[in-house]
Amino acid sequence: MGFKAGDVIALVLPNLPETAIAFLGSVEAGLIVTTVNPHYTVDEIRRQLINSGAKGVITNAEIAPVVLNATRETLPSKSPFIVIDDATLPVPSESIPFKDLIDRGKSLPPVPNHPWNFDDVVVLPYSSGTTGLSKGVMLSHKNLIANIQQVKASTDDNVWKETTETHQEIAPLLLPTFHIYGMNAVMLPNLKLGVQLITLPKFTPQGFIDVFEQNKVTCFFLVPPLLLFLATAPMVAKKHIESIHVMTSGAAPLAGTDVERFYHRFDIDETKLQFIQGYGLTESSPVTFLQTLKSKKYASIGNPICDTEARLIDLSTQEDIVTPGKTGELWVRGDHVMKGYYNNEEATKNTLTPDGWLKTGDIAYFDEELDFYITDRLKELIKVKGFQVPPAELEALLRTHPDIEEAAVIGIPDERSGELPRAFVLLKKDKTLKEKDVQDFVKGKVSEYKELKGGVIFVDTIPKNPSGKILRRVLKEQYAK
Ligand code: AYL
Repeated sequence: MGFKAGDVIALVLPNLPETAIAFLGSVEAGLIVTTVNPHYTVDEIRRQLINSGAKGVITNAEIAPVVLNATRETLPSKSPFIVIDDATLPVPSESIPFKDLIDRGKSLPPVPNHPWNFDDVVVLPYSSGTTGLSKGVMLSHKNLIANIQQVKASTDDNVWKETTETHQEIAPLLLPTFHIYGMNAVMLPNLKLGVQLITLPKFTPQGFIDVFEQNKVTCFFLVPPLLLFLATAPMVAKKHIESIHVMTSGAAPLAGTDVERFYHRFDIDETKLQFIQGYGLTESSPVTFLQTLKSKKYASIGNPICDTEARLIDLSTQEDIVTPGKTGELWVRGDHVMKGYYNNEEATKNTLTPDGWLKTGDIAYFDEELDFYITDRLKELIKVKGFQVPPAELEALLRTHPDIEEAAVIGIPDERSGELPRAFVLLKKDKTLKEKDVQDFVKGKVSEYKELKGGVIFVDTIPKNPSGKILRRVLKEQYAK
């Protein structure tokens, strides 16, 4: 189709069986896969296509019209636009059916030599890191494979059971595979083990329950809001979760009380269902810490996984913290740490030290037993249901409103979503807007989870430092009072 090894292909796909095939087929062909959130708006998709330099797209019939819109004047002309067709929806006339690729592949000889090196970039998921807009995170074959092995080596055999003639694990693939959690902590490691993955293209409470009704689910990978759902939703019954022997939570802070609530509600024996908390970042492929819960410290992220080094840096002295209970910025190092941000040396330099440490932008401490806890986020990132919401993106959008002079966005705590974005808005002279006007302005221009559901506050000044950087921390502290 004209692709060369090292070209970028964009996968704009919900979780479907074909998603794994498209992903691995692209990798096999020596391409770099940039994974795009299928719920993105046209603008959001377009931005990632341009930024990543994608030379082609694989999407599905349901969202093909939106994606096609985003590709206009973005991709080079005649770029392959490949669509997974489900026979019920029309597909754009200029698209190539995914099944044609499968058919054509059958008569092609197998790829003789993999056209890549271990250190070549293989995926380009997007993350805003510590500041600014979303950036392509360059992860190599080595990064992804190392992390899969590190996690396996750091957990007991009960957690990752390989398929045998008599046993096969069953896990829902609900967490989106465009995000590193679904990609390299669920889809890829489980395919490697031969686990049966049940793809869920979107979350609806009933669709979710149906998976548990119809299958004896044995492993479940979740984010904190899903645990809250399991712990509280009336439609969840003990029979749904009885066959699960391991559950993992990651991507956002976990309330220890939610884990207790879950165990308590169903009167589950903790030796039968092991609960693991993971901590990590897209920039570290993603897992860096695991709490395997020998100690029942549900709120802890546990310890660095195998072959991960970690240190805590005192924010005022920049020295290593070596005593329990003191908080500092967490830094990590290992084979799973990204090569850098794509086409962004500045951001790379600010995030990776010359000797390979990744500055996480998270604040942590460790206790007397060397178990770690995340307490806060130094970086500006907001996390809604585990999804990244970069405040800089919403602020830039708000500034395009004709009546808005300046805006600052922070996350405020929310029981269900973890956080919700709240905007502080400074209006232009003699202009008036209502909260709903501002919320409606944002709606439709960004994905739903980025909407200003944490409210809008009109202010007379936006706190800034002398060089003009918005001091979101000041607003957060004001909120906390
Ligand atoms: P990104 N507790 C608190 N905050 C967390 C946790 C956690 N367990 N895990 C991730 N975060 C926050 O790139 C933290 O601020 O990757 C971190 O810097 O979307 C940021 O989320 C990174 O967001 C797993 C399975 C980690 C999945 C992940 C997902 C990584 C999310 C470990 O075992």
